Amino acid sequence: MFRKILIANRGEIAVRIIRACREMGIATVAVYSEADKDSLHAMLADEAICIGPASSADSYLNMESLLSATVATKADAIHPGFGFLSENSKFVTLCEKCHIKFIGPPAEVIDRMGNKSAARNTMIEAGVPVVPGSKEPIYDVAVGREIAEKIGYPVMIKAASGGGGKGMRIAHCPEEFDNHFLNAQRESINSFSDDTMYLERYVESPRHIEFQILADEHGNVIHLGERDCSIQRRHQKLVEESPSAAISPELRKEMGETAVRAAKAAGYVNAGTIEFLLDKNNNYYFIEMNTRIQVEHGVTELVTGMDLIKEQIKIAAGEPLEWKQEDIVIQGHAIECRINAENPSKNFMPCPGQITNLHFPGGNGVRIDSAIYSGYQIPPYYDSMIAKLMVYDKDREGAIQKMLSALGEVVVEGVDTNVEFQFEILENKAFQKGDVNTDFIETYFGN
Ligand code: MV4
Repeated sequence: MFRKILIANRGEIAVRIIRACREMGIATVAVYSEADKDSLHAMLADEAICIGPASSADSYLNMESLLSATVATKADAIHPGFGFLSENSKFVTLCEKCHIKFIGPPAEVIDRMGNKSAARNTMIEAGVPVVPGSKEPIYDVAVGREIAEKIGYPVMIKAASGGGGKGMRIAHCPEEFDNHFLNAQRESINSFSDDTMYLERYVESPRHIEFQILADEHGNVIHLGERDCSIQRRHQKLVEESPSAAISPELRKEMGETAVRAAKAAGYVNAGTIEFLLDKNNNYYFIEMNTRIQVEHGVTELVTGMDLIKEQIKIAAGEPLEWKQEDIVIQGHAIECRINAENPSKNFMPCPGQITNLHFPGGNGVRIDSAIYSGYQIPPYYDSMIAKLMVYDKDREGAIQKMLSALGEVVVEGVDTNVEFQFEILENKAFQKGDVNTDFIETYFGN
């Protein structure tokens, strides 16, 4: 097992990882930017090192600084958390060269799944259903238009290096195709320096269902059920839950086995997520694989009783998975609301500033993952998520009631938050019936 782990991240996920390490008897090194010197993650770790100025590019994304800090503190592994360098294959390769274990998948796997057009073909070969679409990468608009004609409209134009909605357009008819293709491709070149595009038939108002998987270095792969992440605004998830109201035990078994097959086809190691779209007729299609621990991993922990961060660390240390698929039991229901420092009535504009007074809910089945405290100054340089409020109860109705009660107790003074907005989502009748899809926020709240 590792003796010391450096956490190449900040905020609540850094705190989450520090706590898991402490429970495992592993020493921790926090890194922080100049803007984060009073941050909780720097205070809670055994050691803390400043790695540069406020700007992410100069600190949390600075590979040389991170590797130097790791060598200087004699840490033997790096946990990247999510975002920042968590899916950067170049960083993984550099870690290897420095004899530092990267707690995540191998560089080749990140690259294999990072090209979404190539990932589609890997999945087709493995017998994993994908949305009907293009087989070859597309660079030329005229070639794209001909393939779109065969697929049938509406089509989704996607960047092979994309994700999170960047470089993505819907073309409803041939007349729209050229403009949308060229705009999506331009966006992809600007964002990812890559002009590789692919096409899929557009799936209307699907649910976003993702399966959590764990894979060890010995070829064992299991799934931990699904999360329904359909409640999103402009590709930012707001509410996640497990299990999904749309998935029967039979469908869970089938999709779970498909997710395991997908992970094996990818040559996956460590914790990962297989993203599916689920349409109105319960057809499911692989769209992407996320090669990192995700923000919403906690809801899976609540319904499985597992600790995914500890599992990641044990896998990276070469230990075989302790669990067979039959050992995994999904019990009860968990919901997470992301609490952001932002103003929903000002187009969700981020609202950094000082927290003057703070109260978090607690009690039976309530979990808060957060790195804020009363008096804390939220810096303007990073993500606006300040807390994850999670609840667990025996069924969905109980979990919704518990979340409404918990949201009602939250006090965050000094900055605007989306707590009221979250309350309105949980009170929505369609949400309460489990009738959700990726258009939910637009449908009921506009925009
Ligand atoms: C789609 C789709 C419909 N049809 N692909 C959005 C981000 C990227 N991860 C994939 N996305 C979508 N791909 C086809 N063929 C609809 C979306 C989509 C979406 C997906 C998951 C969660 C929220 C979403 C919101 C809008 C669109």
